[in-house]
Amino acid sequence: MKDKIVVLLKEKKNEFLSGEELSISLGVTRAAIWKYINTLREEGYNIESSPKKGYKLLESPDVLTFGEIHNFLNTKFLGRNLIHYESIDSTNIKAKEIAREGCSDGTVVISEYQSSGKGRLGRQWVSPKGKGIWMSIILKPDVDPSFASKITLIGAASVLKAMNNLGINNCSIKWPNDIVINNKKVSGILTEMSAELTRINHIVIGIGINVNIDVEDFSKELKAIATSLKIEKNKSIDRKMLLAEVLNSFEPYYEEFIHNGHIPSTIDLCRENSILLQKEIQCIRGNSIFRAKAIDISDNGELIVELPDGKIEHIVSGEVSIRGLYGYVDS
Ligand code: BT5
Repeated sequence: MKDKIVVLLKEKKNEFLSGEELSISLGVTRAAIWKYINTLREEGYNIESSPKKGYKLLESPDVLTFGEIHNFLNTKFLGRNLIHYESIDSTNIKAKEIAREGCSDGTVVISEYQSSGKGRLGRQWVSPKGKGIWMSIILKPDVDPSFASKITLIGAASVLKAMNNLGINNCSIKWPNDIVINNKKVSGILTEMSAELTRINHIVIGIGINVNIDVEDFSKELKAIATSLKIEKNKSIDRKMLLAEVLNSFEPYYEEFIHNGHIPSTIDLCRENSILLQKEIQCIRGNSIFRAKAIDISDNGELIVELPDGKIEHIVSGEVSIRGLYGYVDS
């Protein structure tokens, strides 16, 4: 309801919207509207009220609610159901719960803060309050479960494209799940799936983007390998616009995927912006570590590597960890 009120107030631009109009549009009493307005004020909204004219929105807080991003959003279904939290353990954990209970395809779960943000293989993802985009998208594609790993690449391509659209052009994709700037990680992706042998129940793709994190927010260890858009650009970046751009970019890539499981546009973008291709890398598979040269990304999204003996291998995302030999993000 609060989101709907914000949407209506924003539509009015700088004019008043009467309490009566609001109560008719939303089907609740004027007293209820008054209560919601007060809650919005407590959450940081500056709303002017006049007994005769109604309510006028003067200023919004920096929060990633549907009400705040809908003006920038041009998707058909992605993010149209957006569930926002101030604080949560992990948006991936919550999204899996919501998916099990039932929700629409393209539902987005987002939080301003995560107390136990998750990386891959039980690693931790640091998620300071209000300084990043910590979100999970719930998807229910009707494709074979073996295609699911492609979703991670769709996420990476969408984050990169969104950054480009906001004029941030010096970012690259470290196959399969990182976005890096100046050899440091600015975004990571964690894809999880619930499936039966031949059918996907749901996929949860968790995306973390370090937007307005300051250097002091990172621990000593993280400082060496992590960065944020603010650190790189020396100015704050509009989180609302960036979030909407990620969703706007994601939807067409995802639609290509659900058509027949192929992702040519995603692969093109990943190839063009890969930090690994033509470089020497270290691959970690379980307890074994081997060196290789990354040569290409296959049409299926696998990393094609050449081993020292000349043998060619296709690596499926999630199967191995990749490290750069010469500095580019070790995680
Ligand atoms: C990832 O794992 O990169 C996946 C991160 C996914 C985070 C999102 S946030 C929304 C959603 N909800 C969640 O709970 N998770 C997802 P991985 O490749 O395993 O990288 C993890 C490693 O990155 C850690 O071991 C640290 O070294 C490093 N790291 C932790 N926090 C970081 C941060 N904020 N920025 C950059 N690097 C970080």
